[in-house]
Amino acid sequence: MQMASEATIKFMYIKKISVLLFFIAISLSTSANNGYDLWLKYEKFKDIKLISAYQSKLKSVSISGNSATIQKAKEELAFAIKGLLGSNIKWKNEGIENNSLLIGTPSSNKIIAGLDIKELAQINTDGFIISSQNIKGANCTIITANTDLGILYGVFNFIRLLQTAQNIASLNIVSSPKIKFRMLNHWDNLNRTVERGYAGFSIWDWHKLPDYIDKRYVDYARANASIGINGTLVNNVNGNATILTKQFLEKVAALANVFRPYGIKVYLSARFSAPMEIGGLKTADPLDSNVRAWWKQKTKEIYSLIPDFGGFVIKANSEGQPGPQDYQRTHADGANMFSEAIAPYHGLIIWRAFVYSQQSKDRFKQAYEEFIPLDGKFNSNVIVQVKNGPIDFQPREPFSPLFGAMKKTAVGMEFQITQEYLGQGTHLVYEAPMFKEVLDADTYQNGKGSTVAKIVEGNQFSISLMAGVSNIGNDINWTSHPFAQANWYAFGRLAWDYSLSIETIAKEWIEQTFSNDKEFVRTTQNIMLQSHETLVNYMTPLGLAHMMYNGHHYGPMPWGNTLGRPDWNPIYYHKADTNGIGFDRTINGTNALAQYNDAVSKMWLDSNTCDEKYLLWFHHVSWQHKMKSGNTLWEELCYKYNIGVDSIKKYEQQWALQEKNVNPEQFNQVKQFLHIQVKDAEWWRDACLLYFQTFSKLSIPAKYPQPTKTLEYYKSLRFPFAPGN
Ligand code: GCW
Repeated sequence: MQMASEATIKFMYIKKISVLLFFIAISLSTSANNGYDLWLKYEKFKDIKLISAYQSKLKSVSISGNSATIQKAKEELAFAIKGLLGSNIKWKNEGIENNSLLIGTPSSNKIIAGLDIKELAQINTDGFIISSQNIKGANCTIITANTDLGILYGVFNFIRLLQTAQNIASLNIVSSPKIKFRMLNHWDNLNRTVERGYAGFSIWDWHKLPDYIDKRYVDYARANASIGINGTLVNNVNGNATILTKQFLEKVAALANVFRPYGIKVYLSARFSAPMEIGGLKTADPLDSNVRAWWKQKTKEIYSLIPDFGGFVIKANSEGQPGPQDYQRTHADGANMFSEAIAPYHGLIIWRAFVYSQQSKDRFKQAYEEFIPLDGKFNSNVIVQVKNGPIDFQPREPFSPLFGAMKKTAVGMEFQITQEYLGQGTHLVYEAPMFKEVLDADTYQNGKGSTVAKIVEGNQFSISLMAGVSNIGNDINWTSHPFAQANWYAFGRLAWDYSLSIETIAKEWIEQTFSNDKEFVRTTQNIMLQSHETLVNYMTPLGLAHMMYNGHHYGPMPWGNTLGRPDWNPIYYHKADTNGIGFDRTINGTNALAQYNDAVSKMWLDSNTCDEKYLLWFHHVSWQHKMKSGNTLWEELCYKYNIGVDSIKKYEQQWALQEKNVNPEQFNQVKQFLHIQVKDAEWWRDACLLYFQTFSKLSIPAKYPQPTKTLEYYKSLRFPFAPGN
């Protein structure tokens, strides 16, 4: 008896302790460790010296201006300082104090006006200046701008300096965005599924809007403003006219109200046939006067609810979407109809160039063929949004030949942040190198140095645009893969300033998101910087493209040949046969190369000198083709696929050593995802090599692991209910 009761007491004691431990564990794991805070994780510095150094430079802060935007800047700064330094800001209303921070525009702050800062003339309405100044003997840091939004951007930038442990004693930062419209495109449906979304459902809870405002909308706006994003297309370009009904416009207006103080405008995808679907008209012909009147009225209604509405984004006559060609009208006729409706409100019309009509033998050429004849026919408030490459967001594409070729039309960039073709929700891929490769490519269209970035910046037009297809969903950490947050971040940073280096952006992001530990930053940055090339190696090396499964696009299906249109099938793209592999786009083939400036096509024209990363984009070469390494093409393919797999394995090992630097939740998530990625990379390698081997009839060199499964096995794989489809 006695013994038993002692045991019971002991048991209860242990139980109590374990309940306590459980709660501690829960509170630790929910306190900012699940990735929800993104790169705005204001965790207190462990370095006491750093804290006191910052505190001594921030004896007091004054911020002038009364707008909602200034209020947000103030809140954010207070939040960040409280988190990072563990102290409250001492707000000061007037006067100058030594070691203080002074924030305001010349029109809101007399002291700043008195400084007569010359650089204000160099920055545009969104730009900002952060500088160390001596004002009447007092050493101060000032954040100034021409507008309150510039101030908000400046404050976020100042917070970034702190998060990344920069010295703030002597600053002279003058920053101004190179691109005017920096937008996310959500392919979110009204039922909350997300086309090509791998991070859960849409964050827009349409059913509960406009009355319920999820805190996520505010945090979304904060995150975007912190990297300079100033526009969001909230609904899928595969549009649904319901978004344009009054009931839904009121919901959109509620979102716009949340975003406004953060400088973010809302855009809507306009379904071309909406006048018929919700307007009761018999036609959507852009030259029909009733249709034109309907859009004018609809636009007026939108602006009455959302006075700063950004504009419409339109996908027309592409993949089954309705458009002007249904009425024998052109893309320009369609775009200009919208342009007239929106002109009184100074909104923007974004017309997508992602079209491929099956008219020519090569999908590569189709957007160019449709749009070049229309150059000069679009009104000045229309911008044509072109995907980075000529086909469709493949792991690597040469730049679209439309960049620079449309001389009289503003052309915007569309990148895909969501990883439709890049391992979806589970592969670690830092996309900045891919974005940058395209932005830095020289089109030669206005002479040497006319890079894609400069074309997009488009100084001769008053509008410039960079859009990124969002990877955001309602997963706790927004993007499924913790590292996918870096792609959202990098997109915003490059849209602000495409000249930023991919190294800098990665480093900033790691430090803000995880840790400032030097060794950790170095290892993680290396993984990130190599990760895109690694993915290309294990998926589509040497210029292969479009080899994924039908429909959901997950995993390799190089044998795919059953879809109705040839250009939906992988075999159309790689053209493997007993002679060799690759798509001949030279004069002997489809001559797509002729769409580029001569200086560019010359670089890619000859299969012996063509940059090997694009080789199979432009050439059908024999399996024995001699590569620069001395390997034959077949050997090089085997090498690339294997080096891709080996690299991921290496990242897996390196990550396993980082446990002490990352919170357990994210550490384990990345660890498990890397394991999936290793398996997927092996699957891509083995499925592709086994399939290509049926043509090359060559063996995989013995130095590489031999496939353990058969081609039939890979062909039999199915993925019902794969996400994002
Ligand atoms: O890459 C393809 C996607 C489609 C998408 C289309 C587009 C919105 O597979 O899901 O549709 O591009 O960009 O319009």
